[in-house]
Amino acid sequence: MENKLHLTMPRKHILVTEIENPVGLKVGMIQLNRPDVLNALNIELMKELVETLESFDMDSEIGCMVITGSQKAFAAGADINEMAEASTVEMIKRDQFATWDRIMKIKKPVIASVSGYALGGGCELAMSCDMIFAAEGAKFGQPEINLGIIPGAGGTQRLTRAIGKVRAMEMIITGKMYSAKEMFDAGLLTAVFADDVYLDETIKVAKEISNKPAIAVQLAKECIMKAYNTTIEDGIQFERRNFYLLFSSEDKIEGMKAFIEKRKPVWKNK
Ligand code: DAK
Repeated sequence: MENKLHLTMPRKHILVTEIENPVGLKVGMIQLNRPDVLNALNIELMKELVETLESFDMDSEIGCMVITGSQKAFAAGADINEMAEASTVEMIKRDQFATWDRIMKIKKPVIASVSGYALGGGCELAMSCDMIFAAEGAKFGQPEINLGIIPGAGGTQRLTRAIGKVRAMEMIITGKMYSAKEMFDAGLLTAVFADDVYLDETIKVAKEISNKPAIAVQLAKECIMKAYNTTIEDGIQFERRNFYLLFSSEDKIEGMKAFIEKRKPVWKNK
């Protein structure tokens, strides 16, 4: 059965839309929407966000997803008000990581489109996505150190893999903020666009991805994610299996036939 839960589920802290795409699959768009607190990520917001990502992932009409915030803030971090009084035991009982970890299980590409602040958990949420596009004025940082804690949603690991030890060390231990240009030069960002077009440009790429054969896109993502957690030898074996698998898809037959017949392929996503 088609999953369209994202169209009906009640939600308080995010706005959800499906963006039509004349050529291919649609784009699932999630806008973080807690403007009074610069989109601080509270427990409820994270739950809504992850449930919506999962619903888009199950929906065969969606090819790619975009998470964005407002012009002023992608997200200024986890909600400090929710953590201020919490003890270790309380945090363990909450087990918020269980929600965050579900992002890693999403099979379709997820793009972060960042303007304004992407701090702490906000930067970590962007890094949990598959690509990060940013507005020129965006600001990135891991300021947890200034609150007496450290990044808790994968920041020390994902940032270090993305930009290397010495830069991640500076960013996390000083808690400083960095411009989009600095983060692009460091290798964290896919691209940087002017402030007034960053979201349109992100959607353009999301549509481009949604026009590709969905099964091949999914298996390509799976292989790239595997590269994080394995040796090169095992990763290459994993890639080879997925490569062989695609030879039994209808889209492989169509893609190669269309090339030979000098026409555009018509994907069935099977
Ligand atoms: N949490 C709660 N409220 C926040 C917030 C946050 N992270 N960031 C901003 N706000 C609120 C402010 O308190 C203020 O509320 P009112 O005073 O108006 O009621 C409103 O948003 C506007 O903020 P400002 O007045 O401060 O605005 P400015 O433009 O002057 O400054 C700023 C913007 C982004 C520089 C500043 O707001 C700021 O420094 N914010 C805090 C940034 C920060 O430290 N972020 C890291 C938070 S710790 C976990 C997963 C992840 C994490 C933890 C656990 N698990 C899965 C368990 C992550 C931890 C973090 O992210």
